[in-house]
Amino acid sequence: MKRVLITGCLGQIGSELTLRLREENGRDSVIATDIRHVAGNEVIESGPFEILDVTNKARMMVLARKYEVDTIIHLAALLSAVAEEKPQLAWDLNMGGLVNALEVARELDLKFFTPSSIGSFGPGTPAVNTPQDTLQRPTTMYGVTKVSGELLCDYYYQKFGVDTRGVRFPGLISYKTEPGGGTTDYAVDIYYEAIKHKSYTSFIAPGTYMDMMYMPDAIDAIIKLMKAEPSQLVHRNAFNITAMSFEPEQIAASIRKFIPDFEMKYDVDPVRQQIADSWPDSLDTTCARNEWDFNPQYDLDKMTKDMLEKLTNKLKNDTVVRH
Ligand code: AKB
Repeated sequence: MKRVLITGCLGQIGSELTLRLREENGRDSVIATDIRHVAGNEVIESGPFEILDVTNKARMMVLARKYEVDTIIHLAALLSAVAEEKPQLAWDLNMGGLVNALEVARELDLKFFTPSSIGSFGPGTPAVNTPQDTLQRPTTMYGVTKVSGELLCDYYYQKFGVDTRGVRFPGLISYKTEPGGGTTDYAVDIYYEAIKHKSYTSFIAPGTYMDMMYMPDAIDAIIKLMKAEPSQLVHRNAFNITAMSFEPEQIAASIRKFIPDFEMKYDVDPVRQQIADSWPDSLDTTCARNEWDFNPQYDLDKMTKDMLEKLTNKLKNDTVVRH
């Protein structure tokens, strides 16, 4: 991973991963790409940046050759709720982008990472302590693209020897860049509203358990998996990983430890609730722990404390900048 091309670098994961890799390996170690340019954005200003629509394979190839990258980290994709609104676009972008990125990796002999998700599971999957290898029959377009992506990455490894690696991310919670269009996004929105209004109206119903993880643990996981010796890996793609499983009342209770008068209300969105109900409650992460030492550091309260501190500062600075 000396020089990495990242797609979707302005998204929730890409924005933090780009900065972290540049911090560790130098500004030119990451070629950040996204379909859009945002003036003044730290990710764009802090090193090489190129516009890239991942459905354009020729341009992806030109950029990979131009910068002589040795790794592709392919993050550009539509998330679950948006994918349900625009299923054809989700298929074209999530699968078209992935095939292009895998082809560039195959032709140029590059290492490869792409995330799968808890969305790759469905209502028939064992919901509690979901095994690494189990039934995957998702009922969402997002899930269909994620399972297909897992299989395709396995295929490129077995057939062409491409060094493909990946994890099944749970809901990711972070304060730098907001997620867009996911089902687990309530667990990010809640912190913004807790700080701004001491109140949040959840679109996910009480009692709905989903796996979650704080972004620093997610970034560590990507870097650790990419550095793992190939001989250690029995499962190369789509390792189950998670740091905590909670339902809305539990995250509200955690916030109340720091904001005692925080109030939680509900206005359930049937589409996102149905998606959440089809996903596991809690994943078994044994394979990731054994094969490449996955070891998350944040539990719910530790994450809440850090989120509230960092987000409060960020919102203050945003207000100062706007004035
Ligand atoms: C989503 O909610 O769509 C994502 C995911 C769990 O993959 N955060």
